[in-house]
Amino acid sequence: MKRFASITILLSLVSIPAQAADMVMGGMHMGSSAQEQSAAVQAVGVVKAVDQARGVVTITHEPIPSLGWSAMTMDFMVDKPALYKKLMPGKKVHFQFRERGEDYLLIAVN
Ligand SMILES: [Cu+2]
Repeated sequence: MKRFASITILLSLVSIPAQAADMVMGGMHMGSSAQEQSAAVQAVGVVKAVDQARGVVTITHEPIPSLGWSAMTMDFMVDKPALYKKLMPGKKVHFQFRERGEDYLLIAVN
């Protein structure tokens, strides 16, 4: 457990620059590093709206400490049509996403 704790401290130190950049940008998701662009991120939230025509789902997600994000409502691009079966407005979902250019791509729903 001691080894795990020190790794956690190290990770939080590494993420400070990204969080500081987010604050400079007024809390928008603009301070991302190359690492954040490729890694899948796990999150929890409630589906607010589904727009299959645009390929977008709006989710109010809980805080995501690994990215320094607070809770917010935002749009995610839906990666695969099969995911819509798991995306009903009002439903609480555990999901994974990754950054793709200027968008956030929803890649899995549990
Ligand atoms: Cu967000």
